[in-house]
Amino acid sequence: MIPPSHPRYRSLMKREHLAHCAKNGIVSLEGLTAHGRGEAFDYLIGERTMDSALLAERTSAALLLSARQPVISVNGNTAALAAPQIAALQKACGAKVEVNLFHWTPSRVLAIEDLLRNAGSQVFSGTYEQLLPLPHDRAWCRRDGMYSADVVLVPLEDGDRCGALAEMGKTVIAIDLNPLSRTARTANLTIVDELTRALPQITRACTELTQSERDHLITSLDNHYLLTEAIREMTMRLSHALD
Ligand code: PTJ
Repeated sequence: MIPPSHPRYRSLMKREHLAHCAKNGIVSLEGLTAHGRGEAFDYLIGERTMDSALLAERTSAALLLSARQPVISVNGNTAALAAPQIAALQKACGAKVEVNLFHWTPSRVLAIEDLLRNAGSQVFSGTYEQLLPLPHDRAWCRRDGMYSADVVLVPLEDGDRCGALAEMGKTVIAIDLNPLSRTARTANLTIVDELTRALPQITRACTELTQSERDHLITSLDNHYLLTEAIREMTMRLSHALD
């Protein structure tokens, strides 16, 4: 039992939940180590949304709202941590929700799809084919889903698929606490923020942005600037960490 008075209560509860989801197959064992890496970066930014991330979140709302066919790609960690937030974002921006896994098995796909449906998402499912130019199971996707998308939101991604989607001409929005990762540097837009903070901010922006704000955010998108700012904000915090 973790007492609610524990100073790290929320973080410890998240770990408990992920460990439970690893036992029932939603989260891969590798997903637990990915979460640990994310936690470390979240420490460095003070477990709060940085100004640069807020700008990235608003820009990502603009891209999703302006897309012809936006898709939210969901893996095990994302489903375990944020199934209700995915459903809320889908309602706000009209994107398809599609499961895409690195550690792919048909039964894992079905379990994650069920979890998402139970949390309120309309999941785009059906026949999957090996359509992405990748030498591993992340190549599996749906022809009328991710394969045909123009904008894809990829939380907790690996750099390979991010690169493959970008090479296919899609606009890739990544959510990744590590601003140095290959994913962060390959995506068209990188949100350096924790998933469960980032998704509600994107959803809120979807309901707030006017057409002219959307246009302005899209035309002024500069991912190099956003990453540089994220690293600057992180460094500033570190240099005053013991003050
Ligand atoms: O469910 P599967 O089989 O598709 O596997 C998914 C994992 C997460 C195992 C796979 O995508 C993977 O290996 O990811 P990586 O390459 O470890 O990258 C995950 C990135 O997400 C790292 O840079 C972490 O810092 C970051 N990250 C982890 N947790 C969070 C996060 N970013 C935002 N919010 C988090 N909660």
